[in-house]
Amino acid sequence: MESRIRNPQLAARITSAEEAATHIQPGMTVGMSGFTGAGYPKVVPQALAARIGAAHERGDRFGIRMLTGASTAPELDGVLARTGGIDFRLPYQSDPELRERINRGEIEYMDIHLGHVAQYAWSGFFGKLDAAVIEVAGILPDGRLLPSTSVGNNKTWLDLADHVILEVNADQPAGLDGMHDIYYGTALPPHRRPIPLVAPGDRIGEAYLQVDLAKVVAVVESRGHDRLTPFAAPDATSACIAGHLVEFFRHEIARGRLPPHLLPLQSGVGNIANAVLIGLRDGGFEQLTAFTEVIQDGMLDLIRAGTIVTASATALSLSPASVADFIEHIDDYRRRIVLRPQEMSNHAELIRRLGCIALNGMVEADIYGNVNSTHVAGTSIINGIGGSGDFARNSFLSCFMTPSTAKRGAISTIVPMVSHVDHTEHDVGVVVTEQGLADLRGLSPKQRAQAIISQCAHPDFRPMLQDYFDRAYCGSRGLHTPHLLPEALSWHQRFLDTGSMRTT
Ligand code: 0RQ
Repeated sequence: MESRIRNPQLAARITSAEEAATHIQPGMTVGMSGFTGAGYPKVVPQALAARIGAAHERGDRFGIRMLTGASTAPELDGVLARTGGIDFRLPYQSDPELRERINRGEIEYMDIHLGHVAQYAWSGFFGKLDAAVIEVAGILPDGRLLPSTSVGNNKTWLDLADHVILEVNADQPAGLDGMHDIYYGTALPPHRRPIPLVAPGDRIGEAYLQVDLAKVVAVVESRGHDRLTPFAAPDATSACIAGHLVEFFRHEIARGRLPPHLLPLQSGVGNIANAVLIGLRDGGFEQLTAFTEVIQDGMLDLIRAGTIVTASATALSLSPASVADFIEHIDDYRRRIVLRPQEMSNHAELIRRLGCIALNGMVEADIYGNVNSTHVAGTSIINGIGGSGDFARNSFLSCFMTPSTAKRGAISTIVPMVSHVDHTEHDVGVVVTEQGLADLRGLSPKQRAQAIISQCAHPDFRPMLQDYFDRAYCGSRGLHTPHLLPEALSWHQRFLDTGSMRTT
């Protein structure tokens, strides 16, 4: 372990997780590392949860405001949510316990574009950052930090926090050294300069994170791998969705609207995004690049196969089997993968300049192309908007995909009006389900509705949608975006009342 903590000043601050957790007091705002289940602190949050639990048993209220990069794991979000220790949380989360408490109204959750978090923090919208708890893979002799499997908002938390607790995880591969690119040239307006990145693999910063050593109150030695579950093998539905997209890309290349090696890919979370990547590999695409947030198993497969030559992200979100492969071939991966702060991986300027192809999952789309990525029936959050908005708004091509039905066919994911809007009709280029693909670019609202109903809706729901659209066209006050307002959300109400959007 000594070799991982090579700065004497910080080595002198090695302590236990329990001791480190005493630096976090009730009411504090704490920035933690962690992005899509990668690079989160493994031991201090559990010690903090025990401290919070003991306080609650004594009848003392103990809650913190917790900021992260994105979702973490049961050892962080889960354990702290369970103790009732989180008063406020941002941004993206996907933990079942945390989600339940947010939806019960017990935790305030701010769902914010991942690319906006750092500038909100610098601007002071989250208040003073009292502490940061950051997992790193090592400490250099001069005190610089070797980042872990995610960078997320760590640079921002380290810069802004009054006190810093470092977890040095000996199980994170030392071979990560050289994979990161930490850009220190960001600023708030009016002092911003162009960011000098013109290709996904460009390195414009430094390999290490900086920290003011005087702020480090504790260094904790930890062990443990990121806890990530393997993906399900692509099923027929996701393979079909992937097939439609691959065919569409071929068509766009043939028409000269996309280059033969496509444009830098952004791939969202979930099994469908994974299946699309597999579809691209099997579809014979090569020399691809990725400018994305998360490198999941599917993307690592493509990098290993040489289908993707360069990938830029902020986190490595890999299943145990892929971690083994990653460690074995880390020297090769280091040449092709760059991990950046999320303010860079999700930066509007860079996404727009590179002309990314955004591939994101969704909960539902309406007939006009508005997309809901986050809420069930308008009121219960699933995960959060994550980076989907950063990419949907700024990419060259923005695609949203979903099976055409959910909950064993009870729900149509194509509805008259979405129950919550994350991506407006203006940010959605393509909607794709297993039924087909609707290219919405260049279409008016009524043309979009006809394309989505006929290409994407499930046959069981298609006549109902067509009937709604036809009647709206006759009965709506305005005929630019025809709607029957009393009926527009009735499909969701029917689901809440009967458990199904189907009519008898
Ligand atoms: O719930 O497991 O209880 O059955 O939603 O749905 O089919 O497992 O889909 O894993 O692809 O996730 C939008 C959530 C899709 C994801 C979303 C229910 C469904 C299931 C999950 P159950 P699936 P996926 C970059 C990009 C936002 C963030 C983002 C997401 C559960 O893609 O979080 O894109 N996106 N970030 O049954 C009611 C519907 C439903 C529905 C699905 N219409 N109504 N429930 N479900 N459709 C990465 C980052 O930003 C970090």
